[in-house]
Amino acid sequence: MERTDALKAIMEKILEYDKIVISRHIRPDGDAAGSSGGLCGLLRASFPDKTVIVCNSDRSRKMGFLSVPETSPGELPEGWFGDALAIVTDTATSDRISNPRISEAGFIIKIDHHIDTERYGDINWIEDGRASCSEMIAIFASAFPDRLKLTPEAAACLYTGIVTDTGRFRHRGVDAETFGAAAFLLGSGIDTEKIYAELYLDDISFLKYKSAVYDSIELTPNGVAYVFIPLSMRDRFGLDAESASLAVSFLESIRGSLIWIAFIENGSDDPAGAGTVRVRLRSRFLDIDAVAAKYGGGGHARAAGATLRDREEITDVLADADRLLGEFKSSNADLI
Ligand SMILES: [Mn+2]
Repeated sequence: MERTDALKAIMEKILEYDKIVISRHIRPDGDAAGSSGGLCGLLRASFPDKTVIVCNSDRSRKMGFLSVPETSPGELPEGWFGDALAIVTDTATSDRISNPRISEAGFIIKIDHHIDTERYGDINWIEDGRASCSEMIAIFASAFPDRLKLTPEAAACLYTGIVTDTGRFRHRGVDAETFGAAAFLLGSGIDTEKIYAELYLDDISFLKYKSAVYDSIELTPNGVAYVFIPLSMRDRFGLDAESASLAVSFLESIRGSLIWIAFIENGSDDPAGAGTVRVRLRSRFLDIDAVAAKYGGGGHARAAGATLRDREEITDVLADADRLLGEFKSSNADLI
């Protein structure tokens, strides 16, 4: 769907419904929490007579500072969703929506910037060229200046989503439009110093975890950097799965390692079950989403993920990534 048509169609549906329920993907990152929370704040301020809620089955501790209270699906009575408009942000596939009751909704809108794999919405506004979904919500907000009222709180949510999904405006996909969206959000009066303090200050125990991860980095023959984070390591540093999985970002700046991967062992608290392994793949200059897809995962061209059945599969993933990097390096010696 073209952007102008999508924006118009989405606005029409928002105007039509009195009840709007917003969801995002499971294991929320800054963009998932920011885009859903920001959209909620935007719609609440713009349409005070409507009921607008964010409804998800899991929570992000790290993004708690965004202060958007969320409802759990189980809290809503039978039939509640029937006459509601559901808007799902930042979620490529329906199985990743953090609200198992979303299909009960009368109408579903998908707003997402992941690769277009599943059009589970009745309206699907998908732009995989956008660096974050929060940027898309900011674009939506700025498209209807007479109708939509952006509060500083909602703008802070969206700005956080942009900053985190772009690695502070560094990742591929950041373009003039990204900065345009950021400028629009900053115009509403955001305290960026506070946001950056929330996002980038670590507890000393997390620095110790970083140090342990650095110590355990390994390289494949062609230079794929990787770490395995067993449950025991998570426990040792008192980390939840979300914080532990940030380990992938510790590997991002190794010269010659154009692909880097974190394998995080899942505990019994994970939906995939104890003993399964979460894989987070990242790359520069080449795409790695095909590797994730081979193991039933997906994501972006250069930031993807999957879940492995067990530790044994780690060897296979590493072999695939190593082969891919070897082939790429043989014809791109100038890229580091
Ligand atoms: Mn995102």
